[in-house]
Amino acid sequence: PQAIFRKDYVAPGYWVDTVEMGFDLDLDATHVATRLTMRRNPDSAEKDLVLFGAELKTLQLRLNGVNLKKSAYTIDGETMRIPNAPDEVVLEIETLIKPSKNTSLSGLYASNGNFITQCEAEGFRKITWFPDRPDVMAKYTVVLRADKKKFPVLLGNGNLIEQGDLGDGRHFAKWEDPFKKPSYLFALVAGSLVCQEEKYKLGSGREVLLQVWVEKGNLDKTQHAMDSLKNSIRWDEERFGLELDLDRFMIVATSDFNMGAMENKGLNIFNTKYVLANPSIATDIDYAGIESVVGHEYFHNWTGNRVTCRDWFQLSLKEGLTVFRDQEFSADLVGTSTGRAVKRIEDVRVLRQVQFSEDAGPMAHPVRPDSFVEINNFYTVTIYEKGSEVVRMYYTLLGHDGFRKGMDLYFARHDGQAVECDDFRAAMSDANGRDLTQFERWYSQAGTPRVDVQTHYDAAAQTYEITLSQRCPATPGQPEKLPFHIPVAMGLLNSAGQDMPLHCEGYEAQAGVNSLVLELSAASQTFRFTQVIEQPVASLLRNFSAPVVLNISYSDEELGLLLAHDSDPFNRWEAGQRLATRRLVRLTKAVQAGEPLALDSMFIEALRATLNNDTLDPAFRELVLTLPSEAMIAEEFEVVDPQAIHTARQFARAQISQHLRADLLSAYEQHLTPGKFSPDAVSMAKRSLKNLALSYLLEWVDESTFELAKTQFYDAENMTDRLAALAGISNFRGQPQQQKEAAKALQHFYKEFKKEALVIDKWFMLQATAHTTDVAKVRELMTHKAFTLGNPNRARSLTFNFCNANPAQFHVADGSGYALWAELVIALNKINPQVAARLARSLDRWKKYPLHLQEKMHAALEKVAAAKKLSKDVAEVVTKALA
Ligand code: B3K
Ligand code: ZN
Repeated sequence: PQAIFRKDYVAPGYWVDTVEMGFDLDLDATHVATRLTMRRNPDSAEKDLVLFGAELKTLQLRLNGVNLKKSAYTIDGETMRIPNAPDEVVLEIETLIKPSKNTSLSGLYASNGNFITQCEAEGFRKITWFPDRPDVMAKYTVVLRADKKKFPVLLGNGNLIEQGDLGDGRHFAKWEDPFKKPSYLFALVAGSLVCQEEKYKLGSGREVLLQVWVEKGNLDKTQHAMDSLKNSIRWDEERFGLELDLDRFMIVATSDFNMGAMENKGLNIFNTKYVLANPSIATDIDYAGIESVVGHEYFHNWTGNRVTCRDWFQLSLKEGLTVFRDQEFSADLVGTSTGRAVKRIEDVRVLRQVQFSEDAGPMAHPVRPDSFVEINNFYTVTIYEKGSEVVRMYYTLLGHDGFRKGMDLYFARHDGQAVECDDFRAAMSDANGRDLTQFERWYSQAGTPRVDVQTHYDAAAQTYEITLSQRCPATPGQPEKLPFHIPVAMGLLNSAGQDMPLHCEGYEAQAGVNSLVLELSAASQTFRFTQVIEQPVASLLRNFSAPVVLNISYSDEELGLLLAHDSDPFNRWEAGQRLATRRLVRLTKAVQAGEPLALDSMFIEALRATLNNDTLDPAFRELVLTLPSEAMIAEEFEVVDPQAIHTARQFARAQISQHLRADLLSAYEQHLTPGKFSPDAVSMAKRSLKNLALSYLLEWVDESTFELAKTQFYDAENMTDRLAALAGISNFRGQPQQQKEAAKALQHFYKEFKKEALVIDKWFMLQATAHTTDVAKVRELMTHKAFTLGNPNRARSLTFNFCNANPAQFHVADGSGYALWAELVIALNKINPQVAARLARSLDRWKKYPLHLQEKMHAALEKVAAAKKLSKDVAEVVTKALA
């Protein structure tokens, strides 16, 4: 497949001023009439009128009222070129499309008999011929016509300006979007849907209509999404002074969706997973996910829609910024400083586990990529999560007010435009009078920088020196890297664990401020502190101030001090993780060498002290008590041994269970949340610690805790408690009697929730990730009547979770996991290339495994690469893996 390069960008030959569309909606054959008014772009090197189309039946093409002759244009792949067109053009196009046959879920497709669209990144070209690129922004007017009984609801972008009957059982709705937008933000929805709606008063006093549309039977699950939307609207006004610019804002939920949600102008379309919630079907994690995704899509209205991307290489301009905004939204909603830290830790965990891994593999790419084959493969954790870290670094460097000034300037300069990442950086720089030239490397260089730390204390001179040296590993196409501009937030702890006053040469000392942001911009730099009256312990990279790996050698005692006392909660947690990782690596090596396993009391006692520390937020304690995941431990090794890691981690969990038995039991009892379920931060924190305690208790086989879990499962009044208990029960290594009970509980759960698709997804997920679920069991579950590869949520629940989140079973020595993976990727490739390409990524890191596994992974990759009719999506992923 052919790659596209950022350096080849050419402005469009023609602009589009207005788009008028008429849809005759029919599931099997939808007729689309489009009228474009276009004018030549005198500043472009492109002289032809260029349009894109895919999988279209073209019925009519008229240019300025005259039918276009076959000889008047050329078509090559998805590209149509019309040479010698006049400067002013009215183009009339008629196309025929088949929504019911569209299983790719891109373009116009059917979901449970309703019409749904997904146009980002390049789905609009599956509806009509169009200059389908984000820098072509136009005003849209759309008329939808359909059978009134089957499709009573007709929704489009912007405002509803007319509706009525057409006779013969059909009706229409006319929608006008007052703002110009790129085609990827186009949307329509038609079908049988119901909505929760509310009038809402903006800060300015203007009243807007908010709607959450769902399929019948789901109206009892929309309140949380509605609340999240209102919170989002208020937050963007308060924090960034950004107001909703439409009179109406709609959210539609569909169960067939390739990703989480989509920010179409005024008509956001969501995966049901990020809309539907009530206590009996949704967990606390689901509630939090809904809040952040509703926020994310809403915030795109300014960062993405009003100011959009010049080309898809700039994707992180909108995604990194909008993730940063949704992270801040969730953190601000909790409000407390430990609440903020909990959110930060959760976000960093994902970044490290998934993005650092991506950055170390064959798909590593800069936040602003230089090339791609299929843009849909670049909606990655690098673009999103690392992109957000890059935005957060401006925030750390410029401060709260400086960042806001930069945002204000960005909108003042670029509202209504399609711009580049460099424009955002320029706004931040100009608004603050700061030179951010070197900062550009965060956009252009891939890979996770390593920062090595050396310290030296001179007791006689009372000086303390910290030398920071940076390096960044090679990534595909980028053998050498230049130094990054890295903000390192830090403090110094005395032997009692208190922050010491900071006097750093070159930095202004501020009374009462015991945290400082050092700026590392050279390959190596020494920072010198004076008036340091005792040997300090350095707390570096506070709040994870940069997306780097910090190599610093701490003793266990120093880590213990940081864990117990650091004023920065992130680094407190981090110290605990360092203590744990050190031990888990040692245990893994012992498993491999067949040596006896042991866990030392220093570590156990540090965990006990944290668990029992009532002054700490339970959610924070839960994070400290959670051991690094098997994937995180794997990153510590040159060659990964998944089974040894699993055995080591399970051993540590059992030891914690045994030694902290009484403490865990009392934590369990102290954090019950009787009464009405509420998804507020305090109750959620209690549930998370209580359920962590339960899962630990179940690691040490005894009957009473099994009974405790069973009671929690059958008596639970909310899904959080029910699912946690079921997970514990089904991973319990007990007697045959208890295994029977576990099977019964799973069966009971299925029966009770078989009508709730999102809960059945959890049922599959739970089994996919159970320790005892092997390849054969997955194959058996794939034959279950509720399983299908055709629905992305369902496909992900079982197969993605097994391949990505059950490493000890997936990487079984006979290679049967990889054979299953290859079959699945090939089967999905025929149905839905985007979903297939996601699963294809599961073997990205194949070179990190022992040779006998590498051979089998290589064979599986070759098998996929050789499959017939391989999509660009999958081809790009496996080609890069094999390179
Ligand atoms: N912008 C969409 C993602 C579109 C993915 C296209 N393959 C959702 C979001 O980031 O908000
Ligand atoms: Zn987004």
